[in-house]
Amino acid sequence: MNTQDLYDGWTVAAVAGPVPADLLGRRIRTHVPGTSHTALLDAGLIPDPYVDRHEEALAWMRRTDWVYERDLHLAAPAPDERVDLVLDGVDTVATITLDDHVLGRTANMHRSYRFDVRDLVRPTTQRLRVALRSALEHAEEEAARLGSRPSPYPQPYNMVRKMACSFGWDWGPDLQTAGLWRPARVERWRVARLAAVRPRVTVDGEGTGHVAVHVDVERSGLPGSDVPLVVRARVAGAEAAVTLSAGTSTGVLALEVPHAELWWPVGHGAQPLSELAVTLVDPAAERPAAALDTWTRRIGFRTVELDTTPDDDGTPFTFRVNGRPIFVKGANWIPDDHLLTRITRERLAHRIDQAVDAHLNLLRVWGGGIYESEDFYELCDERGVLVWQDFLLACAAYPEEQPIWDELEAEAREHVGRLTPHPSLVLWNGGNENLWGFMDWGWPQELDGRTWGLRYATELLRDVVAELDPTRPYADGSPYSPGFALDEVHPNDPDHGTHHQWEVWNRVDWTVYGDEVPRFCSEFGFQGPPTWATLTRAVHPVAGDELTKTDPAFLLHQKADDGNGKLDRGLTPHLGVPDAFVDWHWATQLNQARAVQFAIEHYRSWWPRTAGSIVWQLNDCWPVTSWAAIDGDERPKPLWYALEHAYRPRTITVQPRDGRLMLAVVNDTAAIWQGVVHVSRQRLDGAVVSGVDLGLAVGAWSVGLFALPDGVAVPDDVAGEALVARLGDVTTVHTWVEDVDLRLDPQPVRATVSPVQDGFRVDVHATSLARAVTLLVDRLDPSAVVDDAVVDVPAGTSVSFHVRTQGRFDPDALTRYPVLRTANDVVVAAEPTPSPSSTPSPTPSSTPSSTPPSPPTGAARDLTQSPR
Ligand code: BMA
Repeated sequence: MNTQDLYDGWTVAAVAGPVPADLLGRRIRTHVPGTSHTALLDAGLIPDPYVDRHEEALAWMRRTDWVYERDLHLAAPAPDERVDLVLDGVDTVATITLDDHVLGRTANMHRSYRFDVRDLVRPTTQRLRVALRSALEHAEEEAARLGSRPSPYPQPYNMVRKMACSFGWDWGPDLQTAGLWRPARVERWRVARLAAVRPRVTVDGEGTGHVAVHVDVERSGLPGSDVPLVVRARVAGAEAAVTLSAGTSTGVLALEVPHAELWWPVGHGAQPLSELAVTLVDPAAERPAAALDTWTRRIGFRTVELDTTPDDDGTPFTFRVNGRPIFVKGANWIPDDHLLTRITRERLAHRIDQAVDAHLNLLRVWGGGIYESEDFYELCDERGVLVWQDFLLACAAYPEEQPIWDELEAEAREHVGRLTPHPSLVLWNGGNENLWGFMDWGWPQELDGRTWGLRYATELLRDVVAELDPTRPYADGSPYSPGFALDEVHPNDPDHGTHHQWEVWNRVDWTVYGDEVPRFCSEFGFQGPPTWATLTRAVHPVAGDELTKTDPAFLLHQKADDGNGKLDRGLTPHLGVPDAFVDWHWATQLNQARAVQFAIEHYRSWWPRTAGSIVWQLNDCWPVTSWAAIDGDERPKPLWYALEHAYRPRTITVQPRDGRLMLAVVNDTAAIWQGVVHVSRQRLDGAVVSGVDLGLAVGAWSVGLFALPDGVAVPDDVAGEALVARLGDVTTVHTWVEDVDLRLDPQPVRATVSPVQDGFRVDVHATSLARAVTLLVDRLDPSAVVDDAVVDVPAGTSVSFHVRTQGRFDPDALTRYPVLRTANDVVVAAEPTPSPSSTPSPTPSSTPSSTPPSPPTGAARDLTQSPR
């Protein structure tokens, strides 16, 4: 196998559509992987689409046709030599030609393509051309041909196999790239090549690892290729070989590894990986030792099961890895940059490290994005981060007609096969919110009998996983009630399988999270703006004014339907709505952090009935106000720190049960957790009203619930007291009313700063209960990082923050407004609230069967802008 990478030497040109005159037909030098937007950006021909309102100014690119071209100099093939052009990713609707021969047409960004060009090789310079049509116009034509299908956004993203969020989402820009988004190369090979290698890894009851290596070869079809071939495989000292007789092209090798060292999710054990090497040889060749082709990946030995056996509470959704039930501490993952070709391994590693540092053990690759790169899954393998992979269907009805059916099957086969080696991958999921959409978003009327994709979930994708990778569980969708037809049990029923909780955020206050006990919450979340440094890099106020939340540029970076309205209504019962933008920015970030932490603590307290919590969402794809914990410039928002607290292996929270307050002591570790927890009811100034010591012991991987005696659980003065529980270095603070209803001291801390080797230490001493103490360090130095945030500090106690920074600023600024913040300083004189858990809208929370949720997105918001 001889490979020539086609990175260099390309040009791209906008050839048709509403193209600005100075760009029409102009050839721009570029490289592959790349797309329209990155090429023009690199050449300085368009402004940064992530800044200000440039997204609108670039709307013309959505209806533009593009041509990628380059020369090829190909040596004449030997009589037995194949010459293939391989395109790992075409975005999206393309005609590919070599000189004037059409090699093929594509309409699926989620597949790779291989063209046999051997017979087309000429001794001259040849022209490789990829002509790309506007995917939007193609999708519109498909909608006209097949009949449109409901989707929550104006553009028919469900009519073409292109990343759904290419067309805009409630957290993403509508840019619609076109190009060659994965590597391109020429491969020259003889006799045969390894077309697919699918190791199925299992571990038996004796601890022996089994690897069934399923191999597909492609024979060249040229003289001498229909010969017996040998495939060899090697892993961890075990070896096997199989002969593929002439005329056959598939085989299975069985490897056995006694006493295989087990791969575990992070927090549960180590992540040993073993190299699996597969070689293809022609035993009759002159040098049979020389392989025709080789393939290596690192695999891990582990088992995975998904327990959905009905029980007294409904239908669980519990992952078991190596037999151990795992509480999933997860987050949803979206593409880490809307301009996909800029996502490097380093960027992914940073993001996944941030996930691990917040104690996450699972990422769900959401169905409106992409099948991620090898880098992503390798990094997850190395770090023990479980991966739940959606098939790429999201929030819409999808036609089951051709060519969509075959395209989806082809991409599913490719990626299910490709990802088999990765121990991190534990679930294939048939799509995001499509089953729910059919039930509740008015689709049946709109569809009027047309197909919507049910058979993808229940037949096609299920069958592909069963055929190619039966070692992995499959779910029809998320949310989904396993074992039930749609008309038997609602797919979003919290008692059965997975649940998405979007009543909170869309309609009701976040305290409503506590009103239901889902078996597995695979989406829930709350918005907050990006960090100040990210926001002010990307969004500038009009003509020197102060930035406001109604600035047009700010609003273009807030894609949610009534996003600011929901933020404000969400603030009202907790912190009030501050007037000054600087305070509103902090308050909304804090409220986001609090909302999600509240939900996670509630879900964890219900383990094992609730077996997982997957926050919407870990990351962003550009600078935007969104549900993300880490913003588009990779900075952690206060929510990230709240995740770090809420997902700690050991944590204590105060939870209601049957009208009483309990201590929920969560022990997600292998060792028993025992000790004496000191609980006190104290005034905000620290004076202890009542105290008690409780001896407790909580077994490994479990939760203990301990009733709090009335002396500490029942306040005399709800507005002036707090409960503080301490066990070793774990402290939790509970109040009976919201911050707006507490008599919080607006200046509850004294802070001092001292230099340390890589920055500063900031010591904060609370003279009165200080809530959510946070240093917004990016305000002083965009690259500064602080080790903790959103910390409740009881009166009379102290906390130290470590600030890593190279920035030059007055260190005392770290101890002052607007860098040092608390909830105390933001609580404004709001209208007194009727009750601490009052909801921002009158809609009561209810089960989905009685109150249908509306679409999750800004359905009515037309993001399309007219061309310039
Ligand atoms: C869920 C996700 C996304 C969306 C998010 C926030 O429905 O699947 O579609 O971005 O909610 O609205």
